[in-house]
Amino acid sequence: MTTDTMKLTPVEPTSSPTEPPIAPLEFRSGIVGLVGLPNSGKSSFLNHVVIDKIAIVSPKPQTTRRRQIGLVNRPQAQIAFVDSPGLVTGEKGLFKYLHQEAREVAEESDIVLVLIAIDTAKKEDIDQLIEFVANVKRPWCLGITKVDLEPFARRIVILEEIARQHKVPCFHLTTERKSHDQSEDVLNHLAKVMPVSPQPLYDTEILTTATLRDLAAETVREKCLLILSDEIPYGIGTQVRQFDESRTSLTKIAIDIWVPKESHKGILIGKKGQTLKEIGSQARRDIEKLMGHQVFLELHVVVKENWQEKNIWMKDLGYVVKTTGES
Ligand SMILES: Nc1nc2c(ncn2[C@@H]2O[C@H](COP(=O)(O)OP(=O)(O)OP(=O)(O)O)[C@@H](O)[C@H]2O)c(=O)[nH]1
Ligand SMILES: [Mg+2]
Repeated sequence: MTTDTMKLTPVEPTSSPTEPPIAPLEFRSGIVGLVGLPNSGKSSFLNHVVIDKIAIVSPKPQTTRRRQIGLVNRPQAQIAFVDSPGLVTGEKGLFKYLHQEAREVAEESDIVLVLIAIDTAKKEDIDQLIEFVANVKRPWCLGITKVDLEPFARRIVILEEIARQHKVPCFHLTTERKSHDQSEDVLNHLAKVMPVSPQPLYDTEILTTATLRDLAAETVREKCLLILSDEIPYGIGTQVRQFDESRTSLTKIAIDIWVPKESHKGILIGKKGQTLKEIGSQARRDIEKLMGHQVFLELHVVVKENWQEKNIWMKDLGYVVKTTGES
């Protein structure tokens, strides 16, 4: 055999054609902003997927005021959900702050999960929300919440159409009925589309970055929202004055409840102090559950004249409005 013939001999493949190698699954971790109208079930969804109560929930709109992180850990992913205040419009004070807070959560997210409840009354509100999300220019998907509310079931089709128009995935969500709930599908979807990350963004041992102090103050505010009549709760602010953990089995907590008007003070305290007492005992029970031991809870009602219009006082509660001048 000459060297030339050798060259002409076709070379047999040494093995059969191989499949492309399977890349090892990459770890993904990212920020998912929960954005929606007030009362759409954002905080309830967060508690539902974190499988613990870390965010306060009430039937009254504007329950959430500050962003709060809840973590879901999977072997190949960590999803950091960020709860935000419901989208409101307003140029001043607390309304301006709430709008800014929601906008910042959306802007700082890797993906936005837009939550719209099937019982949302006004189409204009939905249009405004979608426009807001489109302007933020982040990838997003849609969660239709409260799908257990059967009288509104036919609206699911309308909301699904919004997702189709914008070419985004859409999920049915409920905290009430397991069979209708696609929370697990949302988590799987997010775990696949979040950014690749060398490691989790947050400690995998924790459920939230909120401190027990924050959660205690929020719990008292939640009980005010649940127990008080409609007029008062929007003007309630809570501030921890003392958080004494020097005794391991009993934490002493003192919380100030701010009201914007003298006349609200009496309503909050109630006849013979009954209303305040009820707020205190319901809050104490929840805080004890969070801390895993006994709590001594003291509540004080403080009048801070129209605090929701004064940036300097709002700042004391952690509601920071980004403006050049302070009022
Ligand atoms: N039927 C039903 N009610 C729900 C569901 N999810 C939340 N809710 C109720 O809806 C109300 C509002 O829930 P939240 O989780 O506080 O809503 P939110 O969007 O966080 O509200 P804001 O913080 O005020 O913007 C509460 O009374 C919840 O119990 C659900 O899946 N089904
Ligand atoms: Mg909320």
